[in-house]
Amino acid sequence: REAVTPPHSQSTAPETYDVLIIGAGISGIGAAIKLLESGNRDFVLLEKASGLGGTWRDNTYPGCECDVPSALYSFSFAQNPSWSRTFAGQAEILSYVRHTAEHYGVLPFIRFETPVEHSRWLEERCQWEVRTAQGFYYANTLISCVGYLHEPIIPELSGLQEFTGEWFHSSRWNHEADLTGKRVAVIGTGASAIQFVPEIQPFTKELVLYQRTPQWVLPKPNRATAELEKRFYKWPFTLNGVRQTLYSAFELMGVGFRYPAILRQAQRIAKAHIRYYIKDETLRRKLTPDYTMGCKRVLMSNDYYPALAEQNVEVLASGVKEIRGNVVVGSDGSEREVDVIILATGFHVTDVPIAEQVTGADGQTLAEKWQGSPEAYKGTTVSGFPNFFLMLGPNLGIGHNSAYIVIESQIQYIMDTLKNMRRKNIARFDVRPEVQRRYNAVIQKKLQTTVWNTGGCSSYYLDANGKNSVGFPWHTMKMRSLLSRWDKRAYTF
Ligand code: N01
Repeated sequence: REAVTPPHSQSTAPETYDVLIIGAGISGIGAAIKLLESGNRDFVLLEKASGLGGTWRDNTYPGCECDVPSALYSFSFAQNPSWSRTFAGQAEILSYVRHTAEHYGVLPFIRFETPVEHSRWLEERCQWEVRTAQGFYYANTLISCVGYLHEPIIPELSGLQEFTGEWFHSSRWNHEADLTGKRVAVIGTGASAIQFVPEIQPFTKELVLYQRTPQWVLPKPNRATAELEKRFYKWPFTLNGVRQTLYSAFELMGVGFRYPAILRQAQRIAKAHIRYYIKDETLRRKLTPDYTMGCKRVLMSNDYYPALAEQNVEVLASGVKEIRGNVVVGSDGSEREVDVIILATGFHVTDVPIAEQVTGADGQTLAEKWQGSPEAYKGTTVSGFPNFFLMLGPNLGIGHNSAYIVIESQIQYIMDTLKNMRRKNIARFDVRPEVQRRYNAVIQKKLQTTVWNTGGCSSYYLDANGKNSVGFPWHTMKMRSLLSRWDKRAYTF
């Protein structure tokens, strides 16, 4: 964690900027870099924590690494020839994000430890008012860059708060808790759990894994990058070539989301993967999903199944009913005494807290507007919320390629909008409600045949109303083209 001195001393006097960005994760840093490139230095980036990096700052659990190759999981304009592995680990990714922010001169624009409490549109000023504990900010344009894998889900389990041992969420790992020789319960089997379970298993006395739903897990072709490769990658031509190849390969895989029959073929590889490591018939049955691959995020790991086959691991195909003292009671009635509980229970994806904290032109918050089903135009602007952009907004989840592609596409759209506002002297824009409605009707129709909707599972793609408000039903080329330039006709001024 770094402590960077803000450019001006923090005062309680209101400050006014052209643009205000909330969140110094990958999308906030990317937006700031492009603002600077466009010549706009009249902005501030508010970050609630004392360091940047967003999800890569928060998630420090053992084994945390990306499941998208690093050559692709980076900004196209700031490629890194020195990734140590095909899929980089958390520390290396965080260091890349920090280095990029520093290199492009973003740090002086960030106010750390400045959590935003509420933002509201002030029609009379034609500006956003942003309230923080330190004071008020005003801005012509507001960009929310808070992401959707941020706020951990802490299940409402009776007895959890009274649990006599240690408990924590995977994204807020307690490094003080020594797991050596302990009896540990892990609740959840998503992307996070499959990464840290193999890391902690060798040290624990017993590891009980509560698996509500099994996952499709493919092998992960991860390896160290040879020195010779790194030398080759110093030539931008080579690095770009690798990036483009990976991009195309992932794009092809993405076809499967729209044609689930293809994914059923990939299931054969995943089944062979289970068979190779899991010799016990009963355990194999427990670990084999009954829904179509891709319905939940496809996972990759070479050491998850070997860890589960170890003597000190017990997989319970069960949720958790309650905690009683130091006993975890499974929904199957099982009872296990444990010393530590690790919640790998995921994030508030479709009920992001920011929705409660942004009030639009008609006095309603995003949450009130959405009523459990987030909706935006091109995942980026929301009718009734003038001069507001939502990075990684509704229905921009691609599931098969790098989030950087989504982020850069949106930044392109935002920069083009801001350029047009400046050139044409536009002080206020708001997406037409009927345009937003039509766009989302098409999205929902297209999603009907995707594996997220037809695969027979429940996932975080589906919101409280059972609607898919996360998935993007086309390939990323389409996303790039949709967001390539500002479509003024979709807006009122
Ligand atoms: O969370 P998840 P995650 N009782 O939501 C279970 C990204 N990521 O943190 O499947 C018992 O996937 C739940 O069960 P079920 C990536 O986008 C990326 O693992 O709902 N169990 C599930 O097993 C990923 O998709 C990387 O039946 C409960 C698990 O908890 C996203 O983050 C690495 C429960 C939650 O799985 C989230 O992954 C890691 C309860 N009350 C993460 N509530 C990269 O490599 C939930 N569960 C880039």
